[in-house]
Amino acid sequence: MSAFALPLEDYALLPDDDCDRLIVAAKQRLGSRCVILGHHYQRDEVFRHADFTGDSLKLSRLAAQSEASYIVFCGVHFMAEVADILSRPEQIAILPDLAAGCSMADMANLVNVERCWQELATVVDVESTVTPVTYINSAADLKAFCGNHGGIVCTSSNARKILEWSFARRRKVLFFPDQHLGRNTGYRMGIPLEQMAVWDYTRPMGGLTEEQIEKARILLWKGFCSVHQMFRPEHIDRFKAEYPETLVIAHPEAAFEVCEKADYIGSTESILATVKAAPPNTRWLVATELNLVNRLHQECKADGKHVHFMSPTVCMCSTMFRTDPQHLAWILENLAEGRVVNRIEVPEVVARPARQALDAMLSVV
Ligand code: CIZ
Ligand code: SF4
Repeated sequence: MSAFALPLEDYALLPDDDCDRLIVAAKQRLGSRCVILGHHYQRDEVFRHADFTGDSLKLSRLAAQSEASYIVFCGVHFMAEVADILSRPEQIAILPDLAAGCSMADMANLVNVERCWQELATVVDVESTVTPVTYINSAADLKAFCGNHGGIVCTSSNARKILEWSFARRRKVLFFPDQHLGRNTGYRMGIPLEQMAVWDYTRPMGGLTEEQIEKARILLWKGFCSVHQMFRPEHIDRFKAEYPETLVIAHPEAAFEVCEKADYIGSTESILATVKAAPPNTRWLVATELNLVNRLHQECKADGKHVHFMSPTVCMCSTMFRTDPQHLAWILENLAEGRVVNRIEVPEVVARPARQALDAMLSVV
């Protein structure tokens, strides 16, 4: 029986080493017809097979430029959607495990964002006053919502420029789904905390008064990342009590109090670039996903740099972790036989306005 006919369950029992060999062989057979994109938060056993690695911004650009027929996205669902939206119609985006979602992205959906928009419209003229900005960590229909309402997408690499773009057009921003990225970015642009109000999507009018809505320059959706919320300012204090020379770098999805204590704040790409460019023998405490931090530590230790994970408890992104060598082997062997599994396809009625919001972002940065 040819390997591609094996059901997924049979791959689940294969040891990683066997999957590794199957992945390498299938990749060879596929050649330039297939490109594998690997997000920084992927585990090593998957990451090592990626043709390109990066954050979602870099990878979405690469997806748009790719000539491959198959774009295999080792990341989470919204990233494969972006790859599908930005690639040519004949290209096929694939997510190795369909259950690889993002708990933060799931905190906003079209129903509660539309309700929010309608509720805001009872207080302000939304279309002329509020720019909807969605973090790339969101479903395609929310990107489409932004495209349909003069809004835009941002990532953690470009959030500041995107907010500047937004404020150049309208007085207020509705930022979803991550309150922390919105708050940390807004604050560093000079917007005081009192002018940022949290929109609690479980409550009528977001739990805000008309006065609070009128006063707010940024309405922050009450979403968060379960991985980045684990980092606490006490972790920094405790670590620095032992190693006072430590430099701290935090992802902007981390809480405001953590970012306040950090020497640097940056996206995954910026964390990697900053620590790699730092002088030898420096010590770093990093607030982002564990796989990235462990890899950075390995890469930097030859320079005598020490790279530590901020939290005392292990916090990997459990949804990124779902993509394992077994799923990758399964989809690649099928592709090598011409069989597409786990295609992510965004309907054109959603993809068109979502593309508009993504293109707006790509033209800004
Ligand atoms: O935008 C991304 O890829 C994410 C999820 C984080 C980051 O900072 O790169
Ligand atoms: Fe989503 Fe957080 Fe995982 Fe990033 S680390 S994919 S925001 S759950």
